[in-house]
Amino acid sequence: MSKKVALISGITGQDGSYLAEFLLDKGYEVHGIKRRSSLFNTERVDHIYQDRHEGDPQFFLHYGDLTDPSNLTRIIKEVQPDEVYNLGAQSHVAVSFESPEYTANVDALGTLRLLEAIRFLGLEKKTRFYQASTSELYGLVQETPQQETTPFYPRSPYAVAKLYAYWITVNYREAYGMYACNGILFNHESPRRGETFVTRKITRGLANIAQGLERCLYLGNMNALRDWGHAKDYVRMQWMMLQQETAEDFVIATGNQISVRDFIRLSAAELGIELAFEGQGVHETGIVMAIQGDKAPALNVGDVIVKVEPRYFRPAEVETLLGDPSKAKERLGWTPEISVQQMCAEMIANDLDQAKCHALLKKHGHTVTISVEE
Ligand code: NDP
Ligand code: GDR
Repeated sequence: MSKKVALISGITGQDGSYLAEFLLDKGYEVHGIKRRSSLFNTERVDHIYQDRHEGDPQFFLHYGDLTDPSNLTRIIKEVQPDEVYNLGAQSHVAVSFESPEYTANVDALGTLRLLEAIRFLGLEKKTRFYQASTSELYGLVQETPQQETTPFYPRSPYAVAKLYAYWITVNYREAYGMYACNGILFNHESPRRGETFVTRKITRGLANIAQGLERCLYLGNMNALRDWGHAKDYVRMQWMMLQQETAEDFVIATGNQISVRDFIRLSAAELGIELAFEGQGVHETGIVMAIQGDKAPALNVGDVIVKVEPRYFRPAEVETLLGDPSKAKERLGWTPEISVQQMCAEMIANDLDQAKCHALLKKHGHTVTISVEE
C-alpha cells in the first residue's frame, strides 16, 4: 500500500510539532505550512527536519499563509494530501481582542480557504479534513460538563471566528459529502506550549524566579477553571478522528478541572516551594511559606512571587470549562494517559533546565535577556 500523505497547517506550533512526530512514526509522508518570519520559527520541528539532499526525507515544509488562498490551493495541488489537519490559527484569546479582524481572517476564513481549495481541486472524495475546534466555543457555559450537544456561546473574537470554522466544516461535510470533522479540544499543554499561555507562563516564570532571573509573576484572573490535558494525548485523537468510517465531531477533554491558582500551587510544589495566597482580586498575592530542596536557591520565605495585574484581565472572560469526553472514549477507545500533575512536572523540569542554563551564563558574565512581555 502506498504511503499516506498528510498536510498540516500550523506545523510550527505546539500541536503541529507533536502531530508531525506522531504521523511520521506511523509511516506518513508529512508536509507542513510555515510562515515566512524574520527569525527562524521552526524551533519545535527542527529536530525532525532532515536535509532534503540526504537520505529519504519524509518531512517537507512549504511557505504559506492561511490568509493567502492561491498559495493554499497551490500547496494542496502539489501535495495531493490524503489528510489535511488545519491547526494553524491566531490562537491567543486575549490577543484576539486586540486583533479581531486578523483573527477572523486566519481562523474563520482560513478554514474556508482550505476547504474550498480541496473542493476546487476535485479532491473532496480523497482528502479528509480535520478542523482544530475549541472548548472556547462554549464560552459562557450553558451546561456542565460540556459535550458535543452543548449549545455554543462564544466570548471572544477568537471564539467567534472558530465558531464560523466549526460550522463551515460541518457545512462542507453535509453539502459536498466531504470527510470533514471537528475536534472540540479543551486546553492542552506541554513543554512546547507558547510562553504566553497561562500554564507555560507559570512554569517558566516560577522556574526563572527560583533561579533569580525574574522577581515576580504577574497574572490576570486566577479563579479561571480549565480542563487541562497533555498535547501528546490530544494529537493522537486528532489522527483517530480521521480514521473512522464516517466523519463525526468529538469533544476531547480529561473530564477534570482545576483553577489557575491550583496550577500555580502545583508548579510551585514541583520546585519545592510552598505558596500561600493572601488578599483578593487585584490585591491577591502568592507568598513563599516554605522551601524544600535546592531547586529555588534565589528565594527566601516571605518573598512575594505572584501578583495580580489587571491588564491581563480580558474584556469578556471564560470562567469555567469542563469537558465530557465520553463519546471519544466509547466510540474511539480514546483515553488521556498523562495527568495534569505529570504534565506540570514535565513542564517545570523543562523550564527549570532552561532557567539553570541562563543562570549559569549570567553567573559567568554573559548578558541574559528574559522576554516577559505578554
Ligand atoms: P499554536 O499557537 O502553538 O500554533 C499555531 C500555529 O498556527 C503556528 O504554527 C503558527 O505559526 C500558525 N499560524 C498562525 N497564523 C497563521 C497564518 N496566518 N497562516 C498560517 N499559519 C499560521 O497553537 P496550538 O498548537 O496550541 O493549537 C493548534 C490549533 O488548535 C489552533 O488552531 C488552536 O486555535 C487550536 N486549539 C488549541 C488548543 C490548545 O489548548 N492548545 C485547544 C483547542 C483548540 P507561527 O509558528 O509562525 O506563529
Ligand atoms: P485560553 O488559554 O484562553 O483558555 O485559550 P490561556 O492559557 O491563555 O488562559 C487560560 C485562563 O487563564 C487566565 N489567565 C491568564 N491567561 C494568560 N494567557 N495570561 C495570564 O497572565 C493569565 N492570568 C490568568 C485566562 O484569563 C483564562 O481564563 C487556550 C488557547 O490555546 C486557545 O487557542 C484554545 O482554543 C483554548 O485554550 C481551548
